Amino acid sequence: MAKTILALSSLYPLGLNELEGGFHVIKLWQEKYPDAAIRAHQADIVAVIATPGRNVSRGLIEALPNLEIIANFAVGTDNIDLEAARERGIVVTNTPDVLTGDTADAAIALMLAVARRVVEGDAYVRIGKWLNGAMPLGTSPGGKVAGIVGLGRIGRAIAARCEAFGIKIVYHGPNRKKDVSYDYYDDLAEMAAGADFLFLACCGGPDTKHIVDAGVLNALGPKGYLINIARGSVVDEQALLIALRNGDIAGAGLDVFENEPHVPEGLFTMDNVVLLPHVGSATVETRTAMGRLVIENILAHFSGNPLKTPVVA
Ligand code: 8YV
Repeated sequence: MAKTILALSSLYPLGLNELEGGFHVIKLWQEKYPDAAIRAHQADIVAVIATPGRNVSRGLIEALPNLEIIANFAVGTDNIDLEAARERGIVVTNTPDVLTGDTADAAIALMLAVARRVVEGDAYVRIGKWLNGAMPLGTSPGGKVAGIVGLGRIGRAIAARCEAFGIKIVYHGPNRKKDVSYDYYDDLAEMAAGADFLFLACCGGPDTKHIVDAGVLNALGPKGYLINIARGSVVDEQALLIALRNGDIAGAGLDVFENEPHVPEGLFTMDNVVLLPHVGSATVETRTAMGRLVIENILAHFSGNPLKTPVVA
């Protein structure tokens, strides 16, 4: 049996060469018949490389009797059935820390883009509207309040950046953090009511599904902006469409969606919305570092060394 890695995702820009020396690697996206490719090597697959949108379900785990490690090319693990992995003693790794700064930058880019009308302004110049007069005014971030949902690594990095803009930070999450002086809200709608920018930086998965619903959006109010770099599943997208359409919130900057890469077409025509194709971590530097962690975790596991970044369930 050739020890086989089932790669559901590439590690672009790093690639999988370093693993191909010691393993047979199935690059599933290149297979004409993916299910048949898995079936043909079912008992040989000892590792799976996954990423958001390339899910590791209980069914896949059960189909791979010798699976030892799932290495996620992402920090979020909502694409993996962690319970099914735990039951089988399969280790799971992810890519924390290396993507924190770039993902927080993406959140700030969305905040500025939507509040200062950057994308709208670019179009204004290109299509010659400027010749007919000035465009509408934007909103100043300074002196406003950012409500951060999920004060983990990325949430804290967003907070640090917001502070440099003179923005006050408050936060919501399952627990109050002892090491920060920001005001904590255990009620999300209550926090949204006092926030100008609602940043989503929490985990995806069942615990946070649709926690941003019509009630939270109404609380955020007609002067409030929603910025989501977490997971689309956190927001009730239909409620968001209605809130944007009715002016119940001022606008939104969205990097993630419920059914990627499909985005509700209703958003396409809204000037007060800035859309990105899930690129929070998408820089050469960060994706290279993430790929390196995936490779190092797999190599560490099979050489009996400690994992670099295990997911502690
Ligand atoms: C993805 C992400 O990994 O880390 C996460 O949780 O969502 C992203 O960094 C990236 O888009 C590759 O799929």
